[in-house]
Amino acid sequence: APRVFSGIKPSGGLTLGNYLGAIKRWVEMQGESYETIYCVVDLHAITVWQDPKELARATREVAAGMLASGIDPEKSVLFNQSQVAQHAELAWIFNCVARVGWMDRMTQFKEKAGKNAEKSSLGLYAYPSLMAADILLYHATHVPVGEDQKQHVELTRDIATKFNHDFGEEFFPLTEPVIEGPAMRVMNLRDGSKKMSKSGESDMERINMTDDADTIAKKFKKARTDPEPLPETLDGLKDRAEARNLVDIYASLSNQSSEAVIAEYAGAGWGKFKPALADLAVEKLSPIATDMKRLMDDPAEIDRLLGRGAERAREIASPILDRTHEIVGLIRS
Ligand code: AQP
Repeated sequence: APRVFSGIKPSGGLTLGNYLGAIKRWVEMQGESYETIYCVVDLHAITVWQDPKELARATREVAAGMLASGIDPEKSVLFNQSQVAQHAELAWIFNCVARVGWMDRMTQFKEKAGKNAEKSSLGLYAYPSLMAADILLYHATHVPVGEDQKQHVELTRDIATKFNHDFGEEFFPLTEPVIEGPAMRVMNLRDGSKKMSKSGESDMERINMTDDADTIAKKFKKARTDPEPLPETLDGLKDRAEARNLVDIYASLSNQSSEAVIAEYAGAGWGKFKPALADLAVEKLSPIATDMKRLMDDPAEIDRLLGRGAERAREIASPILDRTHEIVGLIRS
């Protein structure tokens, strides 16, 4: 069966961007047609400073968010990355396959490092190599991600291609990114040119999955828009990034196309659309938030589930890493 791998960094609380761009689709992919492996990528989180206590808490919260959204630990392998040492081992080998020039082209590094690239951690620079290891350690064929991760999945394919070529064996698959649906790039509510992020400066720019109903309503109400009403067709949203974002969020939450949302709300003003969007978001997110809280009351149970998932992950990963060592000429005796 085709195999799906994807992950989320516990670098803060989950946002609506993580939910629509990733988790919601991961839930939909569980089942007959795919084998699904989902990971809380804590080793990626520490590429920038994380308070240790907060990292452990956020790791459990991200796991709770996945479980509450419908990731079923019976159907999917769910674990945190650092418990499966093979990720870091394969990443080292990939560090020796990937080229410095490839990393230099990564836009996420440029965005995160800003003007002070020299002061960034070496881990932040090598992030895409660890991500390639996450994916290829399981010979994953498909990676459902948001638009922002497309370049990293392409780099994963480059690493697989170079490895296969250098060692003369078609060992690693060329993984496909799966980027589909109306909300593959959920934007910041205060600035439609930036994506919604866990670690953005102001809380008003994002919807957190744990926000209560009043907070969600307030954030959508204050979300930046232009004064025009919604147009008759989707074309009318060109150059209206903030408006387009809210329509796309509505579409994704209600499992419709953005065209269908525009057809329903053509000519409506924000005074009508924003409360409808807030109601819809509350309807979809509050049951998840309630369940997350319940799960977070029992951290030992989350740890137990992650530990069991890690065991299953190691079972899949070990033979692939062993064979990688053999191919490279690293002795295992
Ligand atoms: N705004 C977004 N729209 C659509 N998808 C998104 N994703 C993240 N933000 C959006 C998707 O969520 C998955 C997990 O992302 P991540 O946590 O590993 O890293 P990130 O993309 O760097 O997320 P953040 O929220 O922006 O975290 P910080 O602020 O800590 O860097 C990925 O599939 C991603 O595409």
